[in-house]
Amino acid sequence: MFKFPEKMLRVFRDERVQETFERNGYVVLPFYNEEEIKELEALYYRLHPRDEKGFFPSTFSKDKRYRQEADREIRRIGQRGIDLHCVDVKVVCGSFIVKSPGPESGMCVHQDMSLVDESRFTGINIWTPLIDLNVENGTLFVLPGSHRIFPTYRGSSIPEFFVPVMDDIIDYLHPVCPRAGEAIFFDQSIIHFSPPNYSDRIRIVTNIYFAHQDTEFRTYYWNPAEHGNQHLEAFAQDDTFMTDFEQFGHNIHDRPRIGRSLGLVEYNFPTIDKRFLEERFTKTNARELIARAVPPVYRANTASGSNPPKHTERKNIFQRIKDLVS
Ligand SMILES: O=C(O)CCC(=O)C(=O)O
Repeated sequence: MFKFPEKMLRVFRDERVQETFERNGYVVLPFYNEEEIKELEALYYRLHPRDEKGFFPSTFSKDKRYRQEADREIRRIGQRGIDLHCVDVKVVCGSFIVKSPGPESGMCVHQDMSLVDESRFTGINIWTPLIDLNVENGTLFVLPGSHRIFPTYRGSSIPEFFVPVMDDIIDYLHPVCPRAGEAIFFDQSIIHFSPPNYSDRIRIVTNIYFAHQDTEFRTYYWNPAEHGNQHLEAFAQDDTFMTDFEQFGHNIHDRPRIGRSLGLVEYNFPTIDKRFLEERFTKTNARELIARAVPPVYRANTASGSNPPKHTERKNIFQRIKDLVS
């Protein structure tokens, strides 16, 4: 297994910001000004004459021209904020992540898929809402420090180490409530989730993905029948991977159809239990906060109102690895 680097390659201008980010796995910073927010709203409504339903990231769209235009424009408008806070970075993808009002717009607890070799580099999201966010309209919850629990390879085909505590982990997550134009810069390996948007207004967020300028991009894929329970397949990807990848939201569990195979790498498929969580983290009142945000109209028919959205497929993957080991 790989080890995390002792020190991250510097990407923030301000040393204290860099330290906070490395310790907690995220940091909140001012990012867009008012004009930029207006320009992004106009861009969103030009590209989306009608809203889609539920949770919809532009990277999931089947329309490549749309993905490319959103990418180009969001990166252009975000450049001032990036120059303000960052040094020596490579910015590779801009996207919209939108939640329509309604209970289907939640995102389950997860870590983002690996996109870099994390023994050397760190992939970072600049996640910035265009409206003030709160628990009711679907803000982000994070588990501070969870980016350093284990070195991991992540992707939809790979079980996450916290699957055995999926029903408990919500109780340890912290809501982060940025104002319009404020960004949560987060390490893509931090554990996070966002509840549904229960307000009556659409929640538009832009996400800009970057890493240190020397970064080469990597993705990982696990096929238990072929790779067994100690290996995964690694792929080298181009800088345009996130915008070019057609499998997000569709056949994401399949072997990647783009990229160059680098062969197998070792992986020990770590897991944690409830005791690990209790000993390492402090409980928050996340579940109660989410329950309180569910409007009465959804309460009657939403038994899961206070629970995080579940990703049953993750449980299936975990079962597959258990079967293989036993
Ligand atoms: O936009 C959201 O609500 C969640 C985004 C998220 O989880 C992600 O980008 O990985």
